[in-house]
Amino acid sequence: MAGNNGIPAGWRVERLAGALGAEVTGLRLNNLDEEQFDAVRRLLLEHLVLFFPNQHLEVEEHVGFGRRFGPLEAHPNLKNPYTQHPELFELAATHGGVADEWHTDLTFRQDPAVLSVLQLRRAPPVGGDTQWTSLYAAYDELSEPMKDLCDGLSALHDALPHNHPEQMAIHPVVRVHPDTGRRALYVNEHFTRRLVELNATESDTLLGYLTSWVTNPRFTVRYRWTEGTVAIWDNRCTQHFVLNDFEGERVIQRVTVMGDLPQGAQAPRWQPWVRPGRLSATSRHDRQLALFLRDQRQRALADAKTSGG
Ligand SMILES: O=C(O)CCC(=O)C(=O)O
Ligand SMILES: [Fe+2]
Repeated sequence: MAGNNGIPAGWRVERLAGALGAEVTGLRLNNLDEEQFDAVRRLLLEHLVLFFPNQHLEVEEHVGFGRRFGPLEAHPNLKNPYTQHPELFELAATHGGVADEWHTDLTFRQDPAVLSVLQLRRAPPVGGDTQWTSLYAAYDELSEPMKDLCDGLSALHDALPHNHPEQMAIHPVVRVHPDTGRRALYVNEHFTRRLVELNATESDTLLGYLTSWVTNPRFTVRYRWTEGTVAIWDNRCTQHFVLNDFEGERVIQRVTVMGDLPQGAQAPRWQPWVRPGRLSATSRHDRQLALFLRDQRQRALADAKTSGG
């Protein structure tokens, strides 16, 4: 039974920082009824990242819980070191799996991750905390002229960090969260490569500024893990970063809820910028964007043909 504040009886919700993050205790994630599951969803929309200590979910319980949010997918590019399961993603520090660059999960896909459910399986004795940042706060605190500019831009994302620069997608720089209606600044240092409507040097400067702005400590929360803690975060309005300050092993397992389709605050206000005129040495700065746009045009033509249009 839920109390007046909509939080089920016996649950305790403790905020961890000003911008985002709450720890939730007094429940078992693997046996929530519908009403309790709805409460988790509401809390996630409110706090953007939730932590549930002492869950110690078995792999099948973890996957089963994740499926309640929507369709899951293993990682498109990375292999699990220890646990083979078609819907589970695993990172182990001793196998190079330390996500120590700010990112939102899988933004190089046309349909990035909606949310991620992670369980910390092995914690180092000290260090290895994870930070999250609120992309709502990052957007809200921009100046009005900067908001206005960003509202009208889009960005190219790619999977270069996974050695797959050909896996690309264009997303709005400012997106509107489908459930809350709030605007979020949707560029990250790991996967975002280019502001589409700006020239290459303008893009380098503004993208560098925006991706560092979102990491302002005021927008963040930092979590100190214990083994068996589960975290759920909303990829539509957050980024995260692992502190690579530990020795030894650290293992996480994650299930990833797929099917996000980022919607912009508005359509891009300008055409994509690809250097006009003849090819030259500097054309290389636009090559990736030009290739993406060419493929996109070809896909659109092929789609129009198959739909008889
Ligand atoms: O290891 C962590 O705390 C987070 C790793 C990560 O980036 C992810 O699972 O999406
Ligand atoms: Fe991640």
